[in-house]
Amino acid sequence: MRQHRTPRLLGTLLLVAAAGVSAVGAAPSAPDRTVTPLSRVVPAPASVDPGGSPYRITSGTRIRVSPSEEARRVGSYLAGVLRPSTGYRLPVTDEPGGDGIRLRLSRADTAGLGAEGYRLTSKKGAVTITARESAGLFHGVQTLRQLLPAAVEEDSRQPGPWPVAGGTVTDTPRYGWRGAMLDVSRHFFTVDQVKRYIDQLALYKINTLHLHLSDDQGWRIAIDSWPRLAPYGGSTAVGGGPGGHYTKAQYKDIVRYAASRHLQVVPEIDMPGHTNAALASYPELNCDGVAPPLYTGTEVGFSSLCVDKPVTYDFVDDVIRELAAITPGEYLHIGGDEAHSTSHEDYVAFMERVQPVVAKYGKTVVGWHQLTGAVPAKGALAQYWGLDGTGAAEKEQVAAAARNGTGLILSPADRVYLDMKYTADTPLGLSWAGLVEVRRSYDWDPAAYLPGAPASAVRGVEAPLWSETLTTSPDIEYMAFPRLPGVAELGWSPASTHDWDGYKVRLAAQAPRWDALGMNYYRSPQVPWPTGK
Ligand code: TNX
Repeated sequence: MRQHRTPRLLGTLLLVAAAGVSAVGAAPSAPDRTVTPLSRVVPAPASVDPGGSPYRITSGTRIRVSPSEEARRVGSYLAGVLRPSTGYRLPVTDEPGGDGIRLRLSRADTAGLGAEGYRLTSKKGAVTITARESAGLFHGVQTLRQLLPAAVEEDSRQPGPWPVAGGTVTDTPRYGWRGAMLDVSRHFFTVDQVKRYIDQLALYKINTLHLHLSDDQGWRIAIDSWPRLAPYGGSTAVGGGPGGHYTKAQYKDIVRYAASRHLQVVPEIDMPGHTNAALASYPELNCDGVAPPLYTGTEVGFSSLCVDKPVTYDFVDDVIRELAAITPGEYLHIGGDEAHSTSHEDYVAFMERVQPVVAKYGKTVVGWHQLTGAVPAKGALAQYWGLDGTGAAEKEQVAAAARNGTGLILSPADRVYLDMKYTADTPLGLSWAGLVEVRRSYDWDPAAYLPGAPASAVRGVEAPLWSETLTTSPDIEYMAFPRLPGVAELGWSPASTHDWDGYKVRLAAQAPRWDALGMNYYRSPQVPWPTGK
């Protein structure tokens, strides 16, 4: 590959000689790669102060962690990223002092960093990431990865050098909820496929994985008190494939893995609509006592739990209790969208009975924004999935709830639905909300999006990925990349950094990383991808 060794070395020797310095014992030739500027990171950091000599990872580098087990865990994670490509040992040590990569948890000088912020300082001899909490260290490590050459993401040994530009990044998120939703119901994704996506989300400081665990086409989580739900209700998928489900142990494994990447898992059981898989599993859940067949199509809005039957609430209580017990996070999503087969009165009555069950098991309700057509529980969050062009009355219903204290998660479908086609030629995805190219998904402001909703009600953004047309990890990646990093940036970066022309250049610089990681992505003509690969 690199044929220019001799001439370049010669050039260096000549330069050194011309400078009147003895070449004997001189260091190897200077790096031929440009050092990534501190600001070329996605999401854009809150503040960047470049300057000073770069740091360089070498075979002697140590990862110094202090003071706790939590810092050590982040250090081990970082070592796991760096060792295969650098080929260095990179021991993780808590020996104090000394140069290297330093991960410091501190209460002293970190008040402004909050729970997820960090400060990264790079200079000759040391890169130091300081944070108040381990989530901040972890996010700082993601920034460090992006500052290193893209080859650092390869899984085999690569030639260095491994420089990090000099200066300081001080960074905190704009919003606390930076989510991605994966629909594992329309098509099932294995634990390993979910973990792969989690790793990709973590690159961009996403901190919430919303799992859409049930829908008409499949029930994907084992529930002991209703044992037919998973093996029968989960036995198929859109198009009639074999489906699948997570055992509780597998679900816990996903939750644990997500936590190791500082993501919380928000499980969703969609109700009272989107429930054919449950209705097919248990005849008694149907108003007429007759179980419908399993469903493998893509229509929506035809199923409903039987709002008048007491057994419905036994079912809901059992499912929420069991799911809450294996979910350490604060939130439980109860869906509530497209309940077209439930009357308005029934919908309101259902939500009035179900929301307290979520609270009883210690969780906070999240629902799709139709929940605001009922009375959202105190503290509940509503996830807005309308369009720019959604009618004023529907938007005002959501805005009024927000003025009343309901928090908002913004997932406008014609902006951040990752299952929308990019163009008419996109081979995967749907287009009911329109075609959503990369710029469109990035170029909006969450704080100003919903007329009449106070900016303070907005808790963050989330990019849903519905899986009617998706079956593999490359399918997931093609739809998520490159739009997902833009949503992550809307959630993380200060509004003052928002600028498509700058963003597209930073985004383009991610492509060699995705190539190194073996990820699929859509080469949007809107993005100035590097050429010559
Ligand atoms: C709407 S978004 C749905 C889903 C579909 C999706 C496809 C929402 C709350 N409901 O049932 O999968 O569109 O884009």
